[in-house]
Formats: sequence, structure tokens, C-alpha cells
Amino acid sequence: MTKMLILNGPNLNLLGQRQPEIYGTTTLADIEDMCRAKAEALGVTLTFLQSNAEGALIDAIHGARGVENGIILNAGAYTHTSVALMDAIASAELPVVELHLSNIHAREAFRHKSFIAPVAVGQICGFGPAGYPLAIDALMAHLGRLGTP
Ligand code: CA2
Repeated sequence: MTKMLILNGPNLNLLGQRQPEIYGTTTLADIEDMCRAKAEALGVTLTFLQSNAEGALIDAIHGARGVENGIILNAGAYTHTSVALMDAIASAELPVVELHLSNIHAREAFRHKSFIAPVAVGQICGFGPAGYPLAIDALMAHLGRLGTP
């Protein structure tokens, strides 16, 4: 059985509740439901977490080592600032898929820099909430388990 951690960073708890013109009307609970449906179809056991605290995200990455098979990470704005998250991923010895709702490369210049990208197996961005199930498929493919629960 494959185990995955989906980790969401700061302000993503506000999805669907504030600034829908930028981030849409889908809530994080809706996204979790989508991920759970996808995970069930693939035989994946999912842990889905969100925190606004950088340290809590780092603790979750540390805790995933030896427990999960991989991590899907939308680090929110910490993507562009956090050497500490980058170091945590580098030490986790787990594949990490970097995920963003928006196309960070088509936005402000400060969002083009990602501290996650150099330590991730790949990045999915710009597909809105649909990126989450895509990231599950991507991680399964990376693990060589797509089509094999
Ligand atoms: O596109 C993404 O998924 C981001 O990780 C979202 C972050 C942003 O800082 C990154 O550059 C790209 C922001 C998440 C904020 O989410 C909100 C949702 C609703 C209302 C306000 C903020």
C-alpha cells in the first residue's frame, strides 16, 4: 500500500472563502475530497494537512521520513522564501512533488523563484485544484506504481 502526505502551507485554509477572483471558489475541504477519491481509486493511503506555520510544515516533513512513500507539497508563499523547508525536504529522503494552484512563472517575479524546485522530483502548477489529483498520479508514476495499487 502506498502512503502519501499532502501538505499545504500558509493561507491555503482560506481557499474558496477569500479572494475568489484570484484563487477560485473551491475550498481546501473540496480539494481534500478530490484527493481522497483519487487516492481510493489508486489504493493510496492519504494524510492531508495544512498549516500556516513554517515549523509545523518542517515537523510534518521530518515525521514523514520512513512513514510515507512520498510528499505532495504546496508550500504557498514559503515556496519563495524558505531555505528551512528546502533543507527539510533534502533530509527527508522522500520524493516530493511541488504543487501550486496558479502558474507561479506567469505571476510576479518574486514568485518565479522556488526553494522547493531544486529538491523536488518535479513541479505541477497552473492547473488550479485539478493539479492535486495530477500530483497524485505524478508521484505514483515516479514511484513506478501507476496502475498497480
Ligand atoms: O498557486 C499556489 O498554489 C501558491 O502556492 C499559492 C500561494 C502563493 O503565495 C504562491 O506564490 C502560489 C498563496 C496561497 C494563498 O491562498 C489564499 C487563498 C484564498 C485567499 C487568500 C489567499
